[in-house]
Amino acid sequence: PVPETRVLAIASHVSYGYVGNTMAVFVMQSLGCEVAAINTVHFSNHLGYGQVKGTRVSASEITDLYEGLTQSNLNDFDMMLTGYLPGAASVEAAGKIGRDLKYKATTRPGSLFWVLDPVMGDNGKLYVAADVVPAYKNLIKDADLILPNQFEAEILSDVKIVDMETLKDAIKVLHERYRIPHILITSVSLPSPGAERHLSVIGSTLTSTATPRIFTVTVPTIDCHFNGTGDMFAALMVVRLREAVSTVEGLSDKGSWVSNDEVEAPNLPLARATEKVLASMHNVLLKTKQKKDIEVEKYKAKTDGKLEEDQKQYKLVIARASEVSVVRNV
Ligand code: PXL
Repeated sequence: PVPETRVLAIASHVSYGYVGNTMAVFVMQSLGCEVAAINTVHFSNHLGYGQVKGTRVSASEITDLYEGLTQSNLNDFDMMLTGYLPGAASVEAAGKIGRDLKYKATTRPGSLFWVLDPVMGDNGKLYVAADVVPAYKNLIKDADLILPNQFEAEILSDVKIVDMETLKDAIKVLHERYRIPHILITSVSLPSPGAERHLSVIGSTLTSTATPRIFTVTVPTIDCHFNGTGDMFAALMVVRLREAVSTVEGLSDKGSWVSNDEVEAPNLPLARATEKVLASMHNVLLKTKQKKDIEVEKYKAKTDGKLEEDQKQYKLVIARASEVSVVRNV
């Protein structure tokens, strides 16, 4: 059972489809959370379509919306989730909101749990402006759980990840440099001898004696491109972590987010939550892929397979089909 949970979610909004808050708000609400959303962009669709209309929300508008919540006492949040922020100024605005919620706007200082997805890039490429990187480096010390992918973990730790050893080094640096208690490195693909491709999530929690407890959860890779999987992962994580912390024994004190040293890595709330999150995602994404394959076949039949004549239309069909069933199956 998930205890009553109020969440502030700061991420993108799209009119059609499911990424950012359009994904995260639905996921968290469908699992019973009370969610307030501050959207950081208002776009027609996600960027995977290759064309988009809409606007970015300025940092001062983000701050203004938060002040609106505060002035009517609508800011009694248990958790905060931050995702895509369109520039350094909005990263800083999210930081101010996080610190305000954590230390000022609360009767229980430090009780807010902040899940921060440091969205900066993937596969060796930055997709935000260069000044977003130092802005995130200043922000992370106030977060409780960060969800960098492999590339983002390298940027934040200055450790090049090539194998399990260097991955562990990066995790240690992240804990030490940013005083961050919980880390999940999403989408790690290290060279492995096995035939079937797998995707691993490597997690780590600092215990009460500041020792990192590291664990790995591995799932089979689905050979298909999806947009918004990081956002689904983050949103499910908010819910499953809250659930795990309320039910797992062996915490240093009941309801605390810090585990004592006796807890074995697989029994950490973070590890249990990660397993559940990946199980849900695997099912949702398999169904989504099936749906996509059917849509794409229909399109091929309709166009007599002459896809090269209509590449743009074909790409739009693929982008649209990739997201149709995601949210129906949470
Ligand atoms: O986190 C994914 C995401 C967020 N926001 C926007 C996006 C995407 C992925 O395509 O386009 C606007």
